[in-house]
Amino acid sequence: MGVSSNESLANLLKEERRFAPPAELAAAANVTAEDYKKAAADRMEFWAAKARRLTWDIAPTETLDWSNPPFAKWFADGKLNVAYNCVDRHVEAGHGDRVALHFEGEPGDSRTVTYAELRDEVSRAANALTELGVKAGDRVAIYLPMIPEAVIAMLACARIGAPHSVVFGGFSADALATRIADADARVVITADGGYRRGKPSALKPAVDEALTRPGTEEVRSVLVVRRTGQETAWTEGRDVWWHDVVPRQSEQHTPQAFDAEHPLFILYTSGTTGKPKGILHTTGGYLTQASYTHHAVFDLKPETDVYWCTADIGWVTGHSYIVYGPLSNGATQVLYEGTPDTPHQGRWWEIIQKYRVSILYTAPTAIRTCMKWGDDIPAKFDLSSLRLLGSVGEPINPEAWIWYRKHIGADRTPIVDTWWQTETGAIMISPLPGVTTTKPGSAQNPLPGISATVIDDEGNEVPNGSGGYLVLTEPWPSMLRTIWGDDQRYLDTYWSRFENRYFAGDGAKKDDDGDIWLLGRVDDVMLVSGHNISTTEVESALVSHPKVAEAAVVGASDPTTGQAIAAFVILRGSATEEEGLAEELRAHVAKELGPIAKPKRILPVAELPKTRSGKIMRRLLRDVAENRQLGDVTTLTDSTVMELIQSKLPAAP
Ligand code: 6R9
Repeated sequence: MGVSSNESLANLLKEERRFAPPAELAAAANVTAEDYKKAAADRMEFWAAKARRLTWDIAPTETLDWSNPPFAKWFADGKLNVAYNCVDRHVEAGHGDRVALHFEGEPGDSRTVTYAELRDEVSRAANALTELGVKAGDRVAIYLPMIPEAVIAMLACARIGAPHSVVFGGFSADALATRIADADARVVITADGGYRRGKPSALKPAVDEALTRPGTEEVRSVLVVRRTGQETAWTEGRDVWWHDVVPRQSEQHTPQAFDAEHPLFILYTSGTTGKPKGILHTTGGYLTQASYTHHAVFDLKPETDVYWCTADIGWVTGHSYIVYGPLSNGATQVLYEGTPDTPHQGRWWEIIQKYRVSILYTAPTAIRTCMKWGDDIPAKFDLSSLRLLGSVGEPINPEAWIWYRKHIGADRTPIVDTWWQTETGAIMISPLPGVTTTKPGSAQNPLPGISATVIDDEGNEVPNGSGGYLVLTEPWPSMLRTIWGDDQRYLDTYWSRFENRYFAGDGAKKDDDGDIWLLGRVDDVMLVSGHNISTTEVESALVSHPKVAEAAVVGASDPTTGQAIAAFVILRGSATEEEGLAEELRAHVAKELGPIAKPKRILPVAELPKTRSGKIMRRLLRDVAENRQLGDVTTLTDSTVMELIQSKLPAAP
């Protein structure tokens, strides 16, 4: 849906709270305001300097080749090995005994992996893949639970130059087959199963089924990690146990240097419609920005911090902020297999207490779920080790931001709201914890070296105080290079809407200070009586009501107003669905945003449909609100959610 310039995305929400960086953090911050100045003075030299944070076999002499836009080459004459940068170099620098991974299994088993052990494991796995015939350039599909082997497998692929394609462990055989076929993968790395919600959940059967589908014939080996010990069907000659082939390999493996533009991975975006897009990332530029942003935004002090990103590795957040960013910086981190409420709703907080986690990176969906469960749950645990909190994946409603800071961060820790995408590879817009005075609900400023702005339909930059489309105006090192096998789709999807600018698909506004507020996907924008209204603003207004933990709004076609707002709300722990609640919430939204934004219908629900990375699938809610047959539900975490929601609605008229 278009956003007309005269009525661009309503800019209704007012949020006046401000939080200055803690003095102590600011004084010792990894990155200061100096980086903004350096990047503004010479963007190319700025990124060249950040590339020098990595160890190159051949140092690049050229920074950006933009002679064939939008097909970028960064550091093209340099060579490096990503796994060497993430593992070996820390061991060589004398940090072999430092813990890389504190693994916590859902059933309570745990395992510690030091950097020296990680180097040995990655080397053995690299040798095993080579024995299975994997060569540089061959694609490897990874379909694993959140266990150390997932990290090891990704690094082993990187080490031998075999691009990986990680597929969420929760995706169906169909989704897996499509991804294997599109990437033409030769090997699949999987497990018998993983633990989820207190029981073993099988993975291997989905691989077996996927490999019966057309387009997957080239898969010659399936490498299977034993995690749950459940009974597993076996195809002789194709299937091999990880424990049979990996441990017997030599722990010596010489990493080969690859061109900076060698493909590192393909990751399919949780596309809402159509064929999933295989987003291609390459080596040098990707690692430069993943590494620098992790260092800058999370202020990681590798000697003392314990970092935990709760994402699944099947999401880009797991790639950049569990594997490549943190490990390139020598971080000690927690890796947790399971769900936040198994065996109890305090499991995450218990893990933070156990490992003394100091930096936590999670998604608004998780924060809102914890709000729903109640403040008393985190209050039972010692969270005093935390010094920095991050958010990613969706706009964070100001009230959820405040709750996060107060109940998890003891009203003390800065929050970094990080905007980025699978396509951007790394964080693009975010506060810097030692520099930025934060505003709840805003990602605020492009990072040093990044150029972003908000424009209107005609492509003109909007003035402060107005809304429009978020665009990126200069190429960046970790940008996608193309859509795997489909350059034309790359051009059409991202570079054709506005000339020479990358269109992110998100609505945004600039406040009076010029800071950026994300307003949700442009496709979700609602058009009510000629006004474009952002889903994010209405949802944030609903969440600012003390009885609401989470909300999703959609525009459903309406004979009088074009679209009318339908709101699905999840109530907070103690609130009940009493008479008059809908009227109360409608009045609250009218007071916060104005009468135009008042939802026509309000439906309390127990759950909302979400993707595996926690994004609300408004498209499905729109189907419900318009009494249509549901569209594609294959990327939903839990498909029963939709049945529950539909059962709450009056039958179709
Ligand atoms: C990293 C990731 C990308 C889309 C993006 C936007 C939304 C992510 C956000 C945010 C507002 C933030 N998004 N972070 N919206 N504030 N801090 O999520 O990648 O799964 O590809 O999704 O997520 O809509 O365009 P991906």
